Amino acid sequence: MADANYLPFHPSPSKPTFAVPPHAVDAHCHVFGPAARFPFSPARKYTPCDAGKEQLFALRDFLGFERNVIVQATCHGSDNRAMEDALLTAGDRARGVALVETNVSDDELKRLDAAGVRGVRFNFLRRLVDSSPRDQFMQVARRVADLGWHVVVYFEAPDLDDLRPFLTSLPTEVIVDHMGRPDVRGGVDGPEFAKFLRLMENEKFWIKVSGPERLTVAGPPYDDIVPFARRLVETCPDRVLWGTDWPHPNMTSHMPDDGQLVDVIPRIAPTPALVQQLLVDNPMRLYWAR
Ligand code: 0GY
Repeated sequence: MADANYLPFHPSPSKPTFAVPPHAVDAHCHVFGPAARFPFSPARKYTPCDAGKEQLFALRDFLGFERNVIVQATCHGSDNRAMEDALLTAGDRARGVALVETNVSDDELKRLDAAGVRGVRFNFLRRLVDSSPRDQFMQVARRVADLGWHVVVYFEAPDLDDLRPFLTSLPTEVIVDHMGRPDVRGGVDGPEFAKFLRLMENEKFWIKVSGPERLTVAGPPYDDIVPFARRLVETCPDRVLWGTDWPHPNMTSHMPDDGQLVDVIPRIAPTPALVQQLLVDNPMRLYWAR
């Protein structure tokens, strides 16, 4: 059973006013279960509601997207079967990011690669994982670098100073989830976000301008998030990605309307050229080069 204090995903999102361009990619979303077929990890920190591939693909079509990047979440641990199954169903219309252990076999990596996995995710959020062993992460990163994969990292802004040497020494491109989780009360010109922008000067880093529902203090329509995302889009237009984050695990304050999330896009990418990079050119380059 899903945790009672976590909200289920929006049952009937609105149709976005903003029309995304052809071939648009939702580059951060998840599949959960269904638990009867793909049980959640015994070590999970939360139990989400079932949110299977059919529902994800229906949302993709409803919002006008062509493709998904499906990111393995901690509630499934390193059992990537639900994600892999979704990739196999979607064919060329999805790619994946996996969670793997240090002792993952070469055969499993090859199988995941054939299914469409192109990255691994390292999670540093204390509320989601018991430990984030950097030496083991580095071993994994070295192995997947040989496959041409990248590393996705999820951390909160106060941890950036501590993590910076590790992140910059990773042997692959590094994709940062949810804008590095800034405290938006510090302001877009504040010292915390300035630090993050300095990290982004290193061209190995990419950034997902996603998660307004997680970062907002003001709530929908996310006016307080727009300046942060827009600054990133305008500063590194060729290294930004966008995703819905459906089905929005661990949301307790409000459940976003995914149509309303899409309508934030033209506010953070204010020209058609920037939208094209954000939704099509960048994710295609990173995930569909082969
Ligand atoms: C997200 C966000 C969250 C959860 C996870 O792996 C996870 O369980 O990433 C969160 O709770 O902030 O993007 O999936």
